Amino acid sequence: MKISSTEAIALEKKFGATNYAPLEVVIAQAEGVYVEDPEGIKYMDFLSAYSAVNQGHRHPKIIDALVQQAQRVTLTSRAFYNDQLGPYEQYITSFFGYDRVLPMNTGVEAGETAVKLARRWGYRVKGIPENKARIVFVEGNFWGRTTSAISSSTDPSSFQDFGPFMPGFDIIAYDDIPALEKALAAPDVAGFMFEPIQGEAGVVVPQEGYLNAVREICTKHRVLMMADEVQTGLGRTGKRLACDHEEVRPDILILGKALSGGVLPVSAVLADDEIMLTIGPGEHGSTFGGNPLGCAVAMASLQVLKEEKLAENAEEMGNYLRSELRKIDSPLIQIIRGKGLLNAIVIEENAQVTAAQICYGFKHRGLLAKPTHGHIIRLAPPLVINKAQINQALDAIRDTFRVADTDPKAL
Ligand code: IF1
Repeated sequence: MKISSTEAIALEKKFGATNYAPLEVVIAQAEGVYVEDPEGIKYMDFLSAYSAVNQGHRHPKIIDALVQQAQRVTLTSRAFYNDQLGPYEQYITSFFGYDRVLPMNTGVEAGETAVKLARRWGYRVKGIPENKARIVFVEGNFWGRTTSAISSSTDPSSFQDFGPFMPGFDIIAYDDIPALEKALAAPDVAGFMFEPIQGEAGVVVPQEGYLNAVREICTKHRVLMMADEVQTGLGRTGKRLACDHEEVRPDILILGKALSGGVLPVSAVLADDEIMLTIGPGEHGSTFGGNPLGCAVAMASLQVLKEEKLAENAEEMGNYLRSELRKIDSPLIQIIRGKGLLNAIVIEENAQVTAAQICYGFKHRGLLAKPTHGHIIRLAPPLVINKAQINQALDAIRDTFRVADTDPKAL
């Protein structure tokens, strides 16, 4: 049933929970880098559904895998085997170089799974006394909305009035190597869970060498290095994984979002036998985890990343985008930062034009982006974007800042 943007927004405001405050744009269709509202106005999607459509909206190979599998079987439960899970497990473990994969659905379920694996390994392999295992997180982390995930959060909008919180979590400064050394030297630490680049915190890129330091300190103290690559993985930062920028191998790898090309929720935790085999039959799982439809879609999503060299394109297009953004001479811009096609424009915090106003200026010029933490604008287009499309986006961005600097009311 076709409805107008006005009707769609009114219905959401009348009948929906109020856990989001979306930008006032309604998406009715999408393909590749572009989305379209019910009135036929097209926009470039520079959020990529928070990096879930790295392959572009509705990639034909992924949609074909969805349709073909949907005509065979979609869900079997794990009470029985199915003919898609084994081949997918073989493919993804080979793709990332781990012994085994535990399939889940959302990113936060994969994070919860990683926490349970680290604790279980801590007790049964490292020999931590029962119920004493600690997991170390970093300030500014974001790994989802469950009560465990918000128990490690330093952002009140994530945890305020949702207590009491999960015990056994410690929080240290991000990108602080002495703090990491001190925290992991403590007894009973099972794991260190972190994002190689912090997405929600506003595309916070740590110092060169931080990933290597994390790897060394985790190894030294026999603490599991748990990389949350739900947002940074799958080509987003210009490499297969963000950890590949320093050629470090996490003990536990957490994936989600673009693992399904934005078609349906598919997440995964990868680890070697010493860790993965600490969870036995009937000790973890989910109704949809490892379902044949998700497996067929995820296999196609990974094949697209490889066949279309999307990480390499993200590296090249991201370098070009950042170099052009850094030429914009606007007093509103504090800094441009990012890697690959995970970038941010940080707006001066006390500027008279807000990041939200800039994003509306973008929207009026055919580009969709959204602020995080008030003054940071994330720019994360699908990794299939080409140079002509980057230039189209740059025209919109340059013009927005030109008007913001001269006549903000006209944004
Ligand atoms: C929302 C943020 C992004 C994630 C990382 C795990 C998860 C996420 C690094 C959990 C999810 C989403 C959640 C969504 C908005 C979006 C987001 F702003 F919230 F933080 F991308 F930056 N690890 N991020 O970024 O995956 O359970 O959602 O599948 O909650 O509003 P999920």
